[in-house]
Amino acid sequence: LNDGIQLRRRETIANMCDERARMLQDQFNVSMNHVHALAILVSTFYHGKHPPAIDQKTFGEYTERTSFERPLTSGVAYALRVCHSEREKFEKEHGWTIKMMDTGDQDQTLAQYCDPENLDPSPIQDEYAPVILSQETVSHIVSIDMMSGKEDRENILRARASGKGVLTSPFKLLKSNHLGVVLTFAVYNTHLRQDATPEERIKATVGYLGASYDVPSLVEKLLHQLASKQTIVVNVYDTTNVSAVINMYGPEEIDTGFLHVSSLDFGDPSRKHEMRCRFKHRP
Ligand code: WA2
Repeated sequence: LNDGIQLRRRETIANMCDERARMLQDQFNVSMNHVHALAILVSTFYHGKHPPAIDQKTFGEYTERTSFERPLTSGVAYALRVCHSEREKFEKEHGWTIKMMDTGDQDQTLAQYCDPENLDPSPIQDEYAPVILSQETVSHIVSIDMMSGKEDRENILRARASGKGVLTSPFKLLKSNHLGVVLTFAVYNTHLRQDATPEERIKATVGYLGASYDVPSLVEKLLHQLASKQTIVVNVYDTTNVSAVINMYGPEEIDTGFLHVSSLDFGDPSRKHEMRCRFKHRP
């Protein structure tokens, strides 16, 4: 009899976990497709028209009104590729200097992002990726060089060489106390063939469309819709580095018996994720 109950419990937790993992993965995939479409929108209406047919006001309105298409994202933004030789002209045209990302202590960071003018100008680099267009929810990153942040920089380099949507490892996003991830698509100045080489892609790159995901608050929202929080404990992990997995959502793991692991595919083959579920209480 007891064996039968145990078996039923295992089946229940497995089904609940798989369902939640699939929902999270599907919503992630939906928003990833829409972020991809935004990269094409910028390519068509910013780079494809002279003068550009999108300004901050249009981009801000459009991205706010279509935010329902990007569940789990906290905001989208567009950073332009600027070479050092173009910096002076770029800064004159925009009326601001390219800023450096400050990932220092939180107090200082909060004060600074209230007024980007408090940020330090970027030191000289070969090239920059200042944010020029943003959804209102992430307006604090406008004028910041996204190549001056380690995770954002790695994403930009990988996105433009691959032509695919790429994800960062979890890290603390600006103006957020949670771990998050950034999704990046490169924007190119020509229509590249599917089999274009990394060199051809890097050469044709004109900018980067990115979305930020505040994972804890967004997974929380998703799980809330399923009313099971009294029953099960859910964790989401980045397991890319098996010897140093990162807990992106959920409490420190506690041993309350049987654990079920559901796979999660967020569309970037170089990052691995999984969901782990267990019952809150022993039977
Ligand atoms: N967006 C929002 N908050 C962040 C962040 C970010 N990156 N990085 C750190 N905190 C414009 O890949 C290009 C968005 C980066 C895109």
